[in-house]
Amino acid sequence: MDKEMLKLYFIMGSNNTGDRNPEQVLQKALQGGITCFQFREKGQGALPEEEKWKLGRKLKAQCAAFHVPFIVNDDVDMAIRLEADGIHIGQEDDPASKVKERCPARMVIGVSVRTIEEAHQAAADGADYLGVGPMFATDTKEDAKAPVGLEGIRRLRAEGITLPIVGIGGIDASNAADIVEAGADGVSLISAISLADAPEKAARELRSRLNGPTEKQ
Ligand code: 3NM
Repeated sequence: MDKEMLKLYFIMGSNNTGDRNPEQVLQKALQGGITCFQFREKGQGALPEEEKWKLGRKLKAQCAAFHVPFIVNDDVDMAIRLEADGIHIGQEDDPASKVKERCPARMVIGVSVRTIEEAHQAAADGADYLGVGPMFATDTKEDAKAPVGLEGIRRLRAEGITLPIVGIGGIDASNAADIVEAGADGVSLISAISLADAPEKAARELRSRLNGPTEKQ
């Protein structure tokens, strides 16, 4: 897996965009320079199966036009049906080893972890990258746990976790660079782009904060 794809990892479902059309929000995010997208159709107001698939198909095509990987959250059957580039699973889902058996080998597998034990287990199970969070307080996830902060990432690195890492939870342009400085390969976020007044500008701003001063956009 090319860990560059984790740099600015946007996550969204149809219930994360307020009154706006999710396809339009994703289009702006892609134009602003996101490097990966996760379709997370979950929580209050999430679409039922068929509608989810129809929206997923459209969002996947949009990502493909920008050569941005399209990852599906949790739903392995949907990821396979949509021929997604990857699947992201949580601690409540089947272990990565089991998910891997069901998915085509080319699919990337991401696992959400909060503790060292979970990170070691995910690595042993064959995860390709880890989502570590919540980094900071967030209103977006209904059942988010207590934040682990930058220390959460530093500790994983100090404990020898070498898998690519993205931080998640409460991340925006003001703290994105700190996450990478702490040892992550990128940031994943929902509301800082999905609810921004101007999602393209928000994505662009995040990209410029994540690209060092010498790196070209
Ligand atoms: N997972 P926002 S926190 C989807 O801790 C998700 O695993 C989390 O939304 C975790 O960028 C979170 O708006 C919500 O804070 C991220």
